[in-house]
Amino acid sequence: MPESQLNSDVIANLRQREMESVLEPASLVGEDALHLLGQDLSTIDWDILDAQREALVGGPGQTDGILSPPSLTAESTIDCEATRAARAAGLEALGAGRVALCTVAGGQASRLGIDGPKGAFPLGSNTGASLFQIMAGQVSRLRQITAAELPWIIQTSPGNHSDTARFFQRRNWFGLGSQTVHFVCQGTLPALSPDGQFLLSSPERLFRNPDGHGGFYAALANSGTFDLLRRNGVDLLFYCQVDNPLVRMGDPCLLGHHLLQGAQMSVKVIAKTNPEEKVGLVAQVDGKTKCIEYSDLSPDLAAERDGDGGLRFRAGNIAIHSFNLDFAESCADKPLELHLAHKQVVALDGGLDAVLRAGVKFETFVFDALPRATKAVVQMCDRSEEFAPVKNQSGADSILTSRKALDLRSRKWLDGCNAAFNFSSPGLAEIEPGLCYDASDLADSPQATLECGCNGLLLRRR
Ligand code: UD2
Repeated sequence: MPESQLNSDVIANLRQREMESVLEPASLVGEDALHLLGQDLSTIDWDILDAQREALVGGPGQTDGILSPPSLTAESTIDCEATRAARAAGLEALGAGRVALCTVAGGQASRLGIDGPKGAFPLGSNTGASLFQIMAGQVSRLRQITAAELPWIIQTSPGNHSDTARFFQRRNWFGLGSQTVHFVCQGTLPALSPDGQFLLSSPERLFRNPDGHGGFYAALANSGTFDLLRRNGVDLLFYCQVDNPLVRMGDPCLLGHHLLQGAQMSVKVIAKTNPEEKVGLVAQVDGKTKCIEYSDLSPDLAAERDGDGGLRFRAGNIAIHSFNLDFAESCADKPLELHLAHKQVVALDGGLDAVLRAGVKFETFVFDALPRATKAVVQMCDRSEEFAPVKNQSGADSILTSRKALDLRSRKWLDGCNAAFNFSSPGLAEIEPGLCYDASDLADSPQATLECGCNGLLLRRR
């Protein structure tokens, strides 16, 4: 085998783990293939690979330790003194330029039936506004309210990075300014065979997949984004997922509770009503705040009821967080727990033929950093105001359920303001992205006009 194409470290690492078989297909093709594969192998973090192989023999995810419901130390659903104080503190931090807004958008929209970045999906029922545009409208309005630049960090994956950047460029970054929108590509992890060998997507390339939204920490560290933000006076991060068009970007209430309670990391939750809902569960485990992914939750635990008949464990993780920048950076240095997914993948069969075969993909979850926080704020929020993810073409968390949630919220916001809008007409109501930040902001934007959109009613700027 012409191993002269490979550097000695790669060969030593492969031999030490009896993984040399990964070289065989490239050896059949020729030296160029071997050289390219050698380059790919030279980027492997062998400590993480060893952790992946150890995880293969470990049991499925389980909830060790004594569980108890989390202490919900932050309200946002009632207008009380604590909420008002938190909102004021959050607005002060936003106005002082201390906050960066982060959105993880590395996933593809394949479950929604379109190719390309999930953020490009046209969710707006009358405007056809993409998920990215809806969020850009929030960013734009919050910048106006706080008179702060509020950089927007968007995590992409290798599969959608260039498409995402091009999507924004072609839309002039939705008027946000190209210098204030940063695309940060997350890392990947090699998939393995069930017996712990590398899989190949071609003779010269390992089979890799994005390393999960937990790759967020390393992505910002490796791209120098933490340093850039710190140089610009940022010490607080707001984090959300691109698939939730109801997200309140940069929510001052969450940021304020986080600051006033001296937290390192915080999480927003909604009250679960259905034990099977596909959201992680936030709980106290041996005194630490933790999120247990729905796939790791025993059905009995998920269905446990308390005295008033509600679910005992009902704090559903909606993947909206705030972090101290230093804490988020520290999470990049210490690898997160690996989560495995056993899948049928198309990979080489040991020779040159690509076949459907058993594979194991690995990813990390952003919320596994929660137990590392000395203080974590858990904020209960109103589902109808802040959470209706679009994940599927139909059924739960679908395009329609998300559009209907936006419709209901739009009508509620309008009912609540003194604007003389007759919103009784049928069809799905929509408020044009960027017109207002939330219900109270809408009341102050009388310059809006109501018209009949293609699917219902549309409130837009005059
Ligand atoms: C996630 C949470 C779940 C709940 C739910 C709320 C996990 C494992 N579970 O479920 O607890 O909070 O969301 O909607 O996260 N992404 C990346 N890079 C990746 C993988 C995902 O950027 O490598 C992004 C993706 O673009 C999407 C988000 O993370 O915006 C959620 O990812 P998912 O669809 O894998 O998580 P899901 O919906 O199973």
